[in-house]
Amino acid sequence: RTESSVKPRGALIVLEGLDRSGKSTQCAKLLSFLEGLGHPTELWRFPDRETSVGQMISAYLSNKSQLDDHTIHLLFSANRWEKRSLMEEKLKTGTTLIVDRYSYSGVAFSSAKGLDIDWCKAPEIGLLAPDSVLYLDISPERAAERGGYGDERYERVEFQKKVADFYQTLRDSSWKIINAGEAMEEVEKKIQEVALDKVKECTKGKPLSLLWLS
Ligand code: ADP
Ligand code: DGP
Ligand code: NA
Ligand code: NA
Repeated sequence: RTESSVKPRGALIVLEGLDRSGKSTQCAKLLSFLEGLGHPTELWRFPDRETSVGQMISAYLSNKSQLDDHTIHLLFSANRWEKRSLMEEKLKTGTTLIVDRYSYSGVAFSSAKGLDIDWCKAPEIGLLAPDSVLYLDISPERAAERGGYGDERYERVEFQKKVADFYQTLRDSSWKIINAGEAMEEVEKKIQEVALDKVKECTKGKPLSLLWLS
């Protein structure tokens, strides 16, 4: 029998939220926490600006190129699809993935521009569903006060308000809303609790599922 040699799978943990909600800060903290406990863990981010698709996305975000709204939507989605098989392999061989933004960003940001939400969800169908989505909840006004926005395309309060509204329509049972207005250490503790629970559930055999079928 080979069952006893099958490695428990890793968890797919996604952090979502508005620009400046604290995602990258908390992803780094969560990585050290899980690694410190001995769980094999990697930190990923979307968009992954390193790939050739990612470079097109990066040029668009920094206003160096202009693209039709549908076109850039599909590029963001393609950027997730190009990492899908590696993602599945990592999870199945026991590595937990912490992911800084995922399909929810894809749908919320494009829907906020006025694209049809079902059209926006369609290219995400079949990507791996997160075991946990930690939504860092903060008002667009408070987020904007943090360090100030840069020059990237979506960093405007009025637009972020619309994004926040669309995020709310995407909430499902995998989501936990975290008050991101609290001190970093408080946010960190809450995230640790949820993440550790999920890692344990996955170790015990929680099956992987797919977007957007539930
Ligand atoms: P995101 O990745 O969501 O854009 P960052 O993690 O880059 O956000 O954080 C944006 C800014 O806010 C950074 O300057 C960071 O140090 C600061 N920050 C993050 N979390 C908190 C917090 N809980 N309270 C106050 N400032 C924070
Ligand atoms: P970040 O590198 O996390 O700051 O993200 C860059 C910006 O791109 C940010 O404003 C959010 C936005 N974004 C992330 N993913 C997507 C996506 O799939 N589609 C769209 N339209 N925007 C996205
Ligand atoms: Na940004
Ligand atoms: Na970030």
